[in-house]
Amino acid sequence: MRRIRANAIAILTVAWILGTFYYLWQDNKPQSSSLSSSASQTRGRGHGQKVVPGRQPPWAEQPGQLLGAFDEKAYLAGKQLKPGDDPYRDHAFNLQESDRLGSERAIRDTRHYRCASLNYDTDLPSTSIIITFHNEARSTLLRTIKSVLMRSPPSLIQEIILIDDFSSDPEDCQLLSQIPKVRCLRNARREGLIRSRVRGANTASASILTFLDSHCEVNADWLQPMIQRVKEDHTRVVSPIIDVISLDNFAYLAASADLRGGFDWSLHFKWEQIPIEQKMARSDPTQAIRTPVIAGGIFVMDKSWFNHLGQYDTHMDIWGGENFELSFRVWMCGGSLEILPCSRVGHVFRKRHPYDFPEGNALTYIKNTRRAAEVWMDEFKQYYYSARPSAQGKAFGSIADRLTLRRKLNCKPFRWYMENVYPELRVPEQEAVSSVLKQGGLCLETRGTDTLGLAECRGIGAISFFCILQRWELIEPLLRQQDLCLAISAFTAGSKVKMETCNTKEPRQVRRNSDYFFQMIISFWNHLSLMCHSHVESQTWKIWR
Ligand code: LR7
Ligand code: MN
Repeated sequence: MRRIRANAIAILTVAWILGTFYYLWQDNKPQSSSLSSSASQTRGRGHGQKVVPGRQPPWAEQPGQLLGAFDEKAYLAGKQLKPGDDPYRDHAFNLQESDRLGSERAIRDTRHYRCASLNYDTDLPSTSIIITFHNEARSTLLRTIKSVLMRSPPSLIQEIILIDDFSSDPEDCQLLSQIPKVRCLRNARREGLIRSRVRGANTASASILTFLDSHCEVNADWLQPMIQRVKEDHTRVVSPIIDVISLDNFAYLAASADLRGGFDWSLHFKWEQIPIEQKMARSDPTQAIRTPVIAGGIFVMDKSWFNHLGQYDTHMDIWGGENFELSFRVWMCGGSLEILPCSRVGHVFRKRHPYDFPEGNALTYIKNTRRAAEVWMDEFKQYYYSARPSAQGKAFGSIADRLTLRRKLNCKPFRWYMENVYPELRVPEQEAVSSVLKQGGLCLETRGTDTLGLAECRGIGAISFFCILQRWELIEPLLRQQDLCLAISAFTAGSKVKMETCNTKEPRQVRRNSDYFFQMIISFWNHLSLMCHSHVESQTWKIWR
């Protein structure tokens, strides 16, 4: 009897100690949890409830089965670094390290700990994952696919569509197609990532598209937050926080959660701090972050919205610029872009392109960004050209179709984007250009403060002549004389032209683009011609410095 009691006490004590350890470990979990094929990854539970550690989601219990008939060992052994080869040569990352890691590994759950207790709808729609690749390393590509299969609820993965963008070895595509849910399409010639993604999207059968680069590793619950946001509003285009996989040792490193996508006038993408006012207003670290542009490679978008908005500009080649074109288009045509802090995906960031550009790297980037600037940036494209003078005169093909698309979708002007989405992007200081507005031998002048007229030009040096001013300051987008600006009274032909207090937000004053400018001048002429048509030689105005 005594022995039984002593045993019972011993068992209870051990259970109590284990329970205490378990509780303490759980409490620490947000800082130290790790994730692997066999480690913790649970769907959100009720707020305040703890995530059960160590429990596998049912779909990850036998990772081997995820790959079906696919022979992973043979696939990886089929292409290996030879002794003495430079491990960075072919992929611009350390291939030896990637191969050594194997196709699955534990990575840290880098989310804010509050993310783990969020709930997502149980009836989220499924998605087609689209991965385009050109000569990707076998081990990185397989890790991308496997991490998707292991760390996503299977019901959300309709299929994984690989587009082999004419890699040198067609076998990779064939072999990977043996993995359940994986389909691989091979391009008959090199198309570049933009046309390849469109090909993938056109064959996708799910209602939601998810794009990934070919050297990623998705993290715990990466997919649910993104699909949830798109399900709630199909015009949202969402991306995860993109964690860093070291190109040297393949360590998985958490990226800052305070960044969004930005750019400078040369259309160079950069990560930047969220503006301070927005940061202060963020009480909930799991909230979506509005972003002016996305990095481009990893995002989720409703398929019909992708199609409605004109997919991609398929005249862009190989790499680059498509992320700006898509971002401007989404914002200006009625959608929004956001980064979701509760979704994390690792990506191997590289310092150079490991592949060739048939037309050269610089020319391709210029062609693609010029197309984005010409179609979407209106008068602001001048800053792109000042920042990238070499772009002037370079071929960029016809943009007629994209301009038609922009008109058809009734998209807002770039000025709206500047004012509402990216007011932090500073417009370069403008030097005032002082000139006369000349038509034939006559110059546009003001008499007194607001009477406008045409008169003989008084010579380029004449600044003022008895209160008659013929000098105009062209400070984009306004034509000024001190604080008064040239304005039309309405957007109808023949409406009067007058002077009024300058206001860059007043569209009647804005020399928005040459069309508006000519509209302004023509209506000016219509008005004046009643008085002095015999003197007016042409309708074309020239600005003379
Ligand atoms: O000709 C090509 N054909 C391809 O299929 C060239 C590339 N590709 C594939 C390639 O194998 C890879 O899977 O396209 C994908 C992207 O190419 P990367 O990895 O060389 O591009 P990146 O990571 O340097 O570039 C970022 O910007 C690109 C601009 O065109 C694309 O939008 C990439 O998808 C994008 N990557 C990301 O956003 C991941 C985060 C990096 C950042 C910032
Ligand atoms: Mn990449």
